[in-house]
Amino acid sequence: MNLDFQKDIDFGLSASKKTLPSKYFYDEIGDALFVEIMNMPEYYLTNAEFDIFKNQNQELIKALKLEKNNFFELVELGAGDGTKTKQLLKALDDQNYNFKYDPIDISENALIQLKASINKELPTVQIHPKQGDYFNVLSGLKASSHPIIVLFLGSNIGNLTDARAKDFIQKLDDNLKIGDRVLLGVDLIKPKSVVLPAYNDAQGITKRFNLNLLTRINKELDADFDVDTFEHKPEYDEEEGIARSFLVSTKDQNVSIKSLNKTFTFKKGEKIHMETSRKYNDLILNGILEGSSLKINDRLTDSQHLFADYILEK
Ligand code: AVJ
Repeated sequence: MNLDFQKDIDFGLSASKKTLPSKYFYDEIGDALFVEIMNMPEYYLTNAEFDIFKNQNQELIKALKLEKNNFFELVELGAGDGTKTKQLLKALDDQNYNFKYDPIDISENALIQLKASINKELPTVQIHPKQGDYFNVLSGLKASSHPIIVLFLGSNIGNLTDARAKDFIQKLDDNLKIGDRVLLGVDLIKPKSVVLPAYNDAQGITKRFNLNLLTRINKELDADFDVDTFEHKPEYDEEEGIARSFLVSTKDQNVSIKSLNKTFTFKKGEKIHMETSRKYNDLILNGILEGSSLKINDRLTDSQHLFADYILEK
């Protein structure tokens, strides 16, 4: 884990266009900042998807073709704090569906908190958390005799470039059997005036979220980033439907990372690409699904049509 971290940071900062993997945002402080992000007025994604889970859970159950007398397994990739999922779990539990819930997350800490909250709020729901990178954990999703329903919510797929998303869908497809379903939550393409503020909030929480990765590198790799010398600069390309976050060095400087035995040079104005947040529509999703055996069966959107939960079936 720490070796991967070291290697990935080294690789990203050694590139001619510097970049850092956004999956490393989520240490304990990053998890807490992301909870703050989900509660910000500008970050419409969470409320929009919560609206679907709260107000259309019966439609979701129907679209997912869940059956009362057939045991199924809900596998959630990147479960986070589970606020949305709990709405569905509660509806299923209240109606005596027969299922188990396996949340998977990169963050051990998020899983511990999620298990505690499910045990408290929904004590009759069976929960089996698994820690790891989705790409690694996916290969352990062995074909079982009961239906698997994969939940991949929150537009988490948006952090992947289209090439990586295709790759991800292919791996997911390879680990599912005919009839298994995927509930894929994606943010929809919309005007810049709505998207950009979600990544550039007035309180500066998203800025702290990005800078926290530099702080994490300082702590875990014995580096000396001066976080006050980096500015947060998100961009949104409305044509492409892609938001990108950058940290920009405000001066010429050197940063040494002791555990790598290296020094990295930053020019004034030089950017580090921190995150990609892709927005979707049917056409883009179909492009990603092309070549896989996963097909779009249905799609639910929130009342404002900001966000969509697609139901895919193999
Ligand atoms: C959790 C990946 C969907 O890209 O919108 C929120 C993460 N980054 N604010 C996103 C995030 C900055 C988020 N995802």
